[in-house]
Amino acid sequence: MSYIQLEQEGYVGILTVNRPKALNALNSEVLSELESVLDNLDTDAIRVLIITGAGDKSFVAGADIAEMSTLSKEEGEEFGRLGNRAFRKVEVLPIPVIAAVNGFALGGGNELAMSCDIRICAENAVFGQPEVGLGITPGFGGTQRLARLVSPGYAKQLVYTAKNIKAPEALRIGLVNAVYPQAELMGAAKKLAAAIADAAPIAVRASKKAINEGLEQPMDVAIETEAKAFGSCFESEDQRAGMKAFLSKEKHPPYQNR
Ligand code: DAK
Repeated sequence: MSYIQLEQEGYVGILTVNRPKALNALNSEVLSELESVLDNLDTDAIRVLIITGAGDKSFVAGADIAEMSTLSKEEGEEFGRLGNRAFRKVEVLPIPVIAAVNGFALGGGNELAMSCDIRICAENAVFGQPEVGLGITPGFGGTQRLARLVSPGYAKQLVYTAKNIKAPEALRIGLVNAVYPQAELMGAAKKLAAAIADAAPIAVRASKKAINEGLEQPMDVAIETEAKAFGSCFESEDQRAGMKAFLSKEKHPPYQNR
């Protein structure tokens, strides 16, 4: 892989978009590699994935404008499908994904971050959907996920004006959960990932699925989705071990993902 690096530290995977000369902009090679890494990710060995960008200036500065500039209608559709497929794979990955946003998260970069379960960022992070300024609409989920994550009114303001916002504003509107000095960002992401990896993986995965699916469902259906997720945990050894430890007033043993 030239543009996507994957490292593993214990149960935590760290995926780095590595094209720093173009501020990690997403061309079709980057997107294809991203899709391939996600397809082959061992989600038993890796319990939490962190996504970040190479360097200290940019998470992902968007889709590659140079590549997009010459696309035909058909090629544009194909490029859009590729990105949407890859981002959807991030969103429905069975394990939680944390975006550690270490700089520019513009256009496709903000859309990649929004496909993740949790976003934290560095103080120098900048978020935005600049597409209408380039004569296009957001195309990797920006018209959909942003309005679901922050208020529809604020999402519309960001999309219609193409104006960027800085980390404190992203925190205020709930686009990110926390802001850290740049040097502390990865440490904070790993700490958060470790806390998730310490919990029972089957329960964490079932929770992710229930939250994601439930958000798309009417409440009467969603609570049934939740009931099924809850029930599925009772087939796991980890549920028995976790509850036994609680009743014995002990810390739970390392969960086995069984
Ligand atoms: N694409 C290609 N190259 C980029 C890039 C990008 N998005 N962003 C930066 N680069 C490149 C620059 O061209 C420059 O390359 P060289 O000139 O050195 O060869 C290098 O990265 C460093 O950038 P700058 O010299 O510009 O660095 P500055 O610090 O001065 O400025 C910046 C940083 C992030 C403010 C600036 O680079 C910038 O404004 N970049 C573009 C940000 C942007 O507009 N992003 C949104 C892209 S549009 C769709 C599917 C997808 C999409 C839409 C529709 N459909 C299916 C419908 C997605 C659209 C987008 O993401």
